[in-house]
Amino acid sequence: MKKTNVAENRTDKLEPCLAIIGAGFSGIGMAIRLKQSGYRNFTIFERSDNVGGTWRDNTYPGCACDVASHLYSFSFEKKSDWTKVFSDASEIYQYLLSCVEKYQLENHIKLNTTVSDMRFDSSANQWAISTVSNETFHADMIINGTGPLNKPNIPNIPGIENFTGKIFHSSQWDHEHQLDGRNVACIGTGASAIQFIPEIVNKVRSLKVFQRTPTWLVPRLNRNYSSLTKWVFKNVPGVRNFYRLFIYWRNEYYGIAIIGYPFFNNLLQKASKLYLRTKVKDPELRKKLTPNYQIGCKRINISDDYYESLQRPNSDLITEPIISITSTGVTSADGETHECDTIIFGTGFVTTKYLQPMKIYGSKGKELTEQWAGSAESYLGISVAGFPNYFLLLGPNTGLGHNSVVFMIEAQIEYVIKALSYLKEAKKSFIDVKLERQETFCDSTQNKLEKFSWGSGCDSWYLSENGKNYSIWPGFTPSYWWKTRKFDVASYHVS
Ligand code: N01
Repeated sequence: MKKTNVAENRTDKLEPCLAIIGAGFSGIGMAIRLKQSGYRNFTIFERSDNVGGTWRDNTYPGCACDVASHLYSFSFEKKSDWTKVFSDASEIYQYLLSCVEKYQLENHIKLNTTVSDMRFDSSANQWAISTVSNETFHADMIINGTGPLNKPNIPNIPGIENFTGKIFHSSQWDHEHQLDGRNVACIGTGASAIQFIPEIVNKVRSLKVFQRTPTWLVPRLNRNYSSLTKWVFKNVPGVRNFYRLFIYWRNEYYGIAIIGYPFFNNLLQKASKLYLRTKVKDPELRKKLTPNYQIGCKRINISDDYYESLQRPNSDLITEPIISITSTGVTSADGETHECDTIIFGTGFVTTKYLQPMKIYGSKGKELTEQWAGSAESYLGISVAGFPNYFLLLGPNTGLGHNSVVFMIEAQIEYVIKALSYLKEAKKSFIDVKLERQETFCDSTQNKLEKFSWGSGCDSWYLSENGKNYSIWPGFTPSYWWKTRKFDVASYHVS
C-alpha cells in the first residue's frame, strides 16, 4: 500500500495539505479559488477519466442547463461568448475543461482515482484517504465536492431482467445504439426526460412515454446570442456583469412564486396552466398533463417543445402505472403490454445515498452515512459535527429550485477559503462544528421548508425516507450568502 502525503512538492510547511474529492463544478471552482488565494498544496481526486462531473456524464440528446449560462458559470471566470441563453451540456463541459486549462489545474488532479473511504485520525489530526486501488493518501483537510446527482436510479421493475432489447439510463446514454426506426419506451417525465423526448421523437418509429406524475412546465424561450450581442458582452464594460445580475435577480423574483408565497404561487400556477392550454388542444391529453399538486413542490421544468413532442402521431403518453417488464415490452396496470425494443430510464438519481459508496469516518469513528441515517444534518450544508477539518460543497439543504447552484457553490467555496485563512492567522489546525449550532440550524431549516411549497404534500426526490427535506435551501439565495459571508468561528470547536 502506497502511503504518501497529498502534496508531493510541499514547500510551505504552514500551508495545509488539502484534498478535494470530485472534479465537477464544485471541485474545479474550489481549486481555482485556492490557487487564486495562494494555496498550492491541494489535490483533486476524480474517479472518472476526465473532469466535468454531471456535465461530463450527461450526454443525452438535448441535455442543457435550465439556468441561463451567464449565471450558470463562475463569477471569477465569466464567459462572453455563450452561444445560447441556456447552453447545451457540451458547451458547459467545454467551459469546465477550459477552466482547468486556464488555471493549470491538470497537475493537481488525480484522474481514475476512486476514493473508497476517508478516516479522521485524531492523534495525527489528519485524514487518511484510501482508494479502491489500495493507495492511501494523507491530508489535513477534506473538501468534498462529489455532488448529489450522479447515481442513476433504475427502478427495480419486476421482469426487467427478461427484457431482450436495449436498456439504459439518461445519464448513461448509449450513443452506439441508433434510435432510428426503433420502438422506444421512455420511463419518467422529469427534467432530463423532457429534454431528450423532443430530440428523439422524430427519429423513432414509436415512442411510449410512461408518466407517473405530471410536471409543472413553463416555456424555456431559448435563443442564440447574435455575434453583435457576444461582441457587446466582451467589449462594452459592465454589460456582461449587469446582465448576469439581471438574470440573478429575475430568478430570485420568480423564486417568490416557486418558494410558495400564495399570491405569486397561484399566478405562476395559472401561467403554467395557460401555457398547457395553448399548447395542448386535446382535453384528454391536457387532463393527463395537469398536475394535482402545488407548483414548486417538485422541480418546475422548462421546455419549448415537450408538449409538441407528445402530440406527434408516433408518440403516446401512458399514465397507467407500470407493473412489469416482459421480454418485449412494458406492461401497465390495465394489462396492456406496450411492445418496444429500447427502454430509456429518465428516472433521476438516487439522492438519499448521496456520498455512498464512499465511507467517511469522523473523529469518533462514526461513519457519515450511518450518522445521517435518513437525516442529513449539517451546518450550512458545509460542516458536519464530528467530522473535523471536513467541508462539503453542495451539501445537504443547499440545492435550489429557482436559481443557479453555482451561486451556492461559490458561497461555500468562499466560506472554506475564509475558514482556512482564519486557521492560518490563528495558528490553529482543527475545527469541528458544534453540535448545538448544527441542530439549531437544521431545526430552523426544516421549519421553514415545511411552510413553503416543498412541504405542501407532494412526493419528490427532495424528500428523504423520513419525509424531511435535506435537498433544498429554504428560501432566497441572498440569505445563504449572508449566512456564509464570514467564517463563523463561534459555531466551531477550534484547537
Ligand atoms: O430526474 P427527476 P431527472 N416508475 O427526478 C419518474 C437535475 N437536472 O434526471 O415524479 C415510474 O426529475 C419520476 O416520477 P415522479 C435537476 O435538479 C438539472 O429528470 O417521481 N416513474 C419523474 O418523472 C433534476 O431535478 C438540469 O412520480 C418513475 C422521473 O422519473 C435532477 O437533475 C437538467 C419511477 C424522474 O425525474 C433529476 O432530473 C436535467 C418509477 N419507479 C436534470 N421512478 C439542469 O438544467 C422515478 N420515476 C441544471
